[in-house]
Amino acid sequence: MRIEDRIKEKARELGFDSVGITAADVGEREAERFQTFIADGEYGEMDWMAAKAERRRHPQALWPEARSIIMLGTNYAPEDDPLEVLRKPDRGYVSVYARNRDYHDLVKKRLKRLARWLVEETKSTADVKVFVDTAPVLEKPLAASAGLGWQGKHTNLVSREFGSWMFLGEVFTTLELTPDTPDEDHCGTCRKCLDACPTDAFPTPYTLDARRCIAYLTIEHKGMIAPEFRSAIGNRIYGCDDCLGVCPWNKFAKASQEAAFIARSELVEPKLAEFLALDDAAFRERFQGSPIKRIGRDRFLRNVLIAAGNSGNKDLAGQIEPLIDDASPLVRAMAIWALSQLSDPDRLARLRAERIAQEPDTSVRLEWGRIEILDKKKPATGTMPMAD
Ligand code: B12
Ligand code: SF4
Ligand code: SF4
Repeated sequence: MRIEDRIKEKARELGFDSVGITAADVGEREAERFQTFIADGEYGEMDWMAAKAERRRHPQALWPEARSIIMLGTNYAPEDDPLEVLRKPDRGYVSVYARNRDYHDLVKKRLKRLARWLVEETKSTADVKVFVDTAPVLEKPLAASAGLGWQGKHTNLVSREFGSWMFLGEVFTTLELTPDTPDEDHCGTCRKCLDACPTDAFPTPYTLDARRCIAYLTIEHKGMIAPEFRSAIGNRIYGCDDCLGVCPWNKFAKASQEAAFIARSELVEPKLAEFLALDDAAFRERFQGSPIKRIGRDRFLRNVLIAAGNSGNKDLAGQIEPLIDDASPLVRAMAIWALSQLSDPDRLARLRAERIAQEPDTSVRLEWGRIEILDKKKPATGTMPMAD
């Protein structure tokens, strides 16, 4: 059996769902497209993308001895339609990838096993390095050129077998392996993902402006979320899957049987009310081993408060009110916004009058002020228009 076939057999034995081989080169066209994304600033605050751009464009700048890359896919398709939760405004939407363990741990363990096996199999003539979103590597274009699928109009890799639900990881090696044939683009005239995006994050098909993406805003972005996105975020409290979830190729996906990726029931449609009371210790305990832990309690609460503000559930106002005195300005600011959507206007005016003068943080004062400006615009109606 050829070494390429033995690698694929071993990868499947180790639990990978998809495997292909490509040269250690993303190609000039992809390198240029990536450069355009950087030049246009579409990476937002993810400065680490621009900082090591050269290595992303050229895998051999990351590791000069690399000759081939073995790309591995791991299916994480959910059992049921995950987007159902979006219709339940007093519940929070947690992205499918974050409903259980952090995928990096499981995928990396398997990659290491495959790499170790390859070294033994080649009697140490092969040198190897493994990555799963842990180094500056353009994983999607590499997976496409290794034949795992194609980059859909939502920019993620789509597979005919697993739809849009596949994690990627890779083994770089010094071995000269025969590359596989890239898959063709099977999007055709479909544009479901583009039309489904709540924040219009796709400037054109196949390109994403991360600054507008809810996955970016709720996970990567550290500061206040701009008013223009707050309503559109709806009840998405960690990530977003709208563009992935509507992809027609998902009908071929079989639900993942991987224990680490089968959703924890309490993260499928968690009650927003449960999260509003989380302090730092409770947050860390609750999200031990989960990708959600990475964003910390304050950013998580920021997201939950936006969802609470969008819920229309006035009963939540009582739980939100103490958060306007939270130690974190991020939490205080979003609590004010959430109350502005739910609270009784007279009560809110009183709270503002009590707090605005002593508020030390400019951005929090701005949130109070924003309500004030709107308040002044329509004093005669007796109701305070609270929306941004
Ligand atoms: C930065 C990043 C993000 C950013 C930016 C997303 C993005 N589209 O780049 C944010 C935070 C928004 C994000 C969100 C998500 N991410 Co992310 N992310 C990454 C990361 C770390 C780098 C991606 C990157 O290099 N982007 C830069 C852009 C320029 O690259 P690109 O999208 O491939 O851009 C190409 C196309 O635009 C193309 N292009 C341009 N014009 C044209 C025209 C045509 C005709 C064609 C064909 C192509 C084309 O050329 C560009 C360069 O190759 C990767 C891990 C990695 N190391 O690769 C994970 C990764 C892409 N993310 C992943 C996942 C799962 C997600 C989420 C689903 C998580 C969630 N639910 O919240 C969302 C999906 C949002 C979406 N629609 O992309 C998976 C995707 C797996 C897959 N099947 O593709 C990855 C690969 C992680 C992993 N190891 O599994 N992510
Ligand atoms: S993840 Fe959500 S916000 Fe981001 S591009 Fe897809 S649909 Fe739009
Ligand atoms: S939803 Fe349609 S356009 Fe988008 S990736 Fe899937 S097939 Fe392509």
